[in-house]
Amino acid sequence: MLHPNARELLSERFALDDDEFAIAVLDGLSRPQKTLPCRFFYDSRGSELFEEITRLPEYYPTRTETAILETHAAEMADGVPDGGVLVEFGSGSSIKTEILLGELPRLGGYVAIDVSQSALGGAKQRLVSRFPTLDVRPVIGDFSHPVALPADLAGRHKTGFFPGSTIGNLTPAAAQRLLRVFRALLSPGGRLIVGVDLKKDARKLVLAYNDSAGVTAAFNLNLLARINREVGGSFDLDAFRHEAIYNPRDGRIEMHLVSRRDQDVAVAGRRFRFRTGETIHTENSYKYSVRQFQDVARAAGWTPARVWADANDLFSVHELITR
Ligand code: SAH
Ligand code: AVI
Repeated sequence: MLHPNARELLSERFALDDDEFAIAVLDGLSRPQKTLPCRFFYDSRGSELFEEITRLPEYYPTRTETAILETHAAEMADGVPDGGVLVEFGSGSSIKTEILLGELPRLGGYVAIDVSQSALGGAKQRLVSRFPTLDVRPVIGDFSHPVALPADLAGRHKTGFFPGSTIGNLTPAAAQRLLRVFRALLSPGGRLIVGVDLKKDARKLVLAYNDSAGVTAAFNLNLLARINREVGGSFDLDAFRHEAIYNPRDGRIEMHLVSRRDQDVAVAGRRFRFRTGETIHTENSYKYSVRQFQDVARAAGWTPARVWADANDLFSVHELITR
């Protein structure tokens, strides 16, 4: 939601209608608990840093979900009819997608939706060389606004793919709304395969978001570099530190950027005051039990079907169907 003052705060040098990032930054920094939406992590540097995160020893979600997909890809693919379309939300590098695509030789098309142009471009190049007959359609956009699918594919049977536990970056209420949007987009007869990180020991969670090599810290701080570059900010990156905490009440990891000192920062010609220890809340990553996630899916109109998990119950992949 736009802060009432955000548009006023925005200086004239930014086009109001298309500078969504500038508006969101001014809105978020104007709140009592400063906040920035996590979808803005993914400029080209942020997308590269995220790929580095996926290879970290502490970041168990990617390798665990990949192993689940490798074991069960044929079952996941068995509901996709010949000529059907696979629609991926937040596709990033599409590396996990290759596992499903290997089981779908007669797919009618692959629609990859992401806000990161650089990630989409790299993924398309790789997919086209590995699957020369596959019709790859990148769509740059925010999956939470109804995205228009390419017109010639819109009438086909559609299977959604939403891996990575990206759904965990939304509150449960927003996740429910998003699942409803996806249901409408994928209907009639739509199906969704969605990866969801599971609740577990808080220490393991905190390490996954606070790695020893400092890659997650760089990913978090890159948001300030992006503001400096794209919205005319004066953030000193050394004056903030990365923090990841587990909030047991809400069942979520929270990432923050903590001000190391009292300071003023200019953004788009406006000044924002930070006290020592004050934070910008940059991301939530909710963790679910299988039951909790199925309840959210049901409330969004889906029928939960199969669930696949690893032997240690670190990560789950859900099949949701429409009846
Ligand atoms: N699916 C990949 C990438 C997950 S990272 C995997 O499982 O590894 C999250 C991805 O979602 C990033 O590529 C990011 O650019 C994209 N993303 C985040 N919020 C988005 C939004 N609102 N709309 C579209 N893409 C989004
Ligand atoms: C994309 N998303 C599910 C990741 C997560 O685990 O919440 C983003 C991330 N943030 C820090 N590390 C990874």
